[in-house]
Order: sequence, then structure tokens, then C-alpha cells
Amino acid sequence: MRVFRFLEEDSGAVTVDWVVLTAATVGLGVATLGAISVGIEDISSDVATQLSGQSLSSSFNSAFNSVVLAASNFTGGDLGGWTGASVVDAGGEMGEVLYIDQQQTASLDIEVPEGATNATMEFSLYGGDTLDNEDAIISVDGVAVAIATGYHGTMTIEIPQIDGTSVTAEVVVEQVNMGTGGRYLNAGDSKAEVTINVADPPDDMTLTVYSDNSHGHSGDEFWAIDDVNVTAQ
Ligand SMILES: [Ca+2]
Ligand SMILES: [Ca+2]
Ligand SMILES: [Ca+2]
Repeated sequence: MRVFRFLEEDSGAVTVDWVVLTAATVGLGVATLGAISVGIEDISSDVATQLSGQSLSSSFNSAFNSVVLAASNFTGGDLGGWTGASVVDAGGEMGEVLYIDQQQTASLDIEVPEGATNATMEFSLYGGDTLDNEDAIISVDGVAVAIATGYHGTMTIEIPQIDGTSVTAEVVVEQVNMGTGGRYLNAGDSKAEVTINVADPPDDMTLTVYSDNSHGHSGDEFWAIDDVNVTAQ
């Protein structure tokens, strides 16, 4: 049978086949490289452009920088969210302030946005006329964070150390008759700038100022606040 003879036949020039097949394989490789090289160059150039245009932040920014939660200068009698006290025009350079009467507690509820790492409460505190060693007690959520004591136009401020809360209170004016109008006596007043910072604040906070004055609205002494600004960071 011819087929069996063919299968048994192992003579012949295998190198000729080898050369032809190898040449064909190399040719195919060269052709393939030519076809895909343009695409690869395009992609690598796109990757380079994308990476070089990318900026990496070295720190995680908070969700927001600063948000005003409450602000009031009590102009036009606007309480600005405060309860428990009333706006009075004290005249002179003091003008309209939140007047905290004898044994009154002025109160401001503050809603703190989610993600806030700090809440800051700033305001001016006035000690008016002939206070005689009477206090204004400033508290956050019922905890006293600053206690101001007034005496005839002067003011001293005691700051208890409360974990997570830092307070600065600077007496900026003493013995100057800033509030002169209406029932206010022609006596020297004092003013302090108060800043309270609470770290990791709760969702809701209450800022209060209590007056332990022995005399009231028609008397000869008063505590008041003005220029309130509450922010979250
Ligand atoms: Ca004012
Ligand atoms: Ca006065
Ligand atoms: Ca008194």
C-alpha cells in the first residue's frame, strides 16, 4: 500500500521545511507588531497624561471648613434665637444688647452639623453699672465654662478647666460708660470678648448665660451680651 510506504518514509530535507516555516512565523510577528504598536503607544501616552495630571492630597480635608450656626447683634430687637432674656437699647456705644435680668438665664440652642470636629462660640459680655461682686455664669450644656464677676465698672473672669473645652476671655474695656441710655446709670461699664471652643461637639448644644444680680431691670446693674457668632469647623 502506498500510504504505508509514505508513512514509513523518513528521508528528505527537513531543513527546507524549517527555513520556510520559520520565515513565515517571523514575517507574521513583524506584521502583528506593526499593527498593534500604534495602539500601544496611544495607550501608554494616555496613561502618562492621566498620571501626570493627578494630584495627591497630603491630608484628609474635613467635609467643610467653617459654617455659621448662629449670629446676632440684636439689631432691631431681633433675639437671634436666644430665649429667656430680652433685647434692650442700652444707649451710647453699647446700643442694642441682649439684656440678662436679675436671676435670668439667657439660652441659645445650637444644632451642630454632622462631621463637625469643633464648635466655636464667640460673643461680647458687658458688665453694666454698679455691679457689686455679682456673677454672670456662662455654661455649655449646663457645665460652667466661665464665670465673670463685676464690680463697679471692672470685671474679672474665672475659667474652670473642662475637658474638651477651651475658653479665652479678655477684658477689653473697664470703667467706661458705654451704656448710657434709659434706666442705666451714668456709671462705668466693662466689656470682655469671650471665645468658647468645644472639641468633638455633640449634635445639640445649649449655651447659657445666667445673671445672679441682686437688682433687676429697673435697678443699678446689669449683665448683657452682644455680637454673637457661633461656627462649626
Ligand atoms: Ca448690638
Ligand atoms: Ca453705664
Ligand atoms: Ca447688686
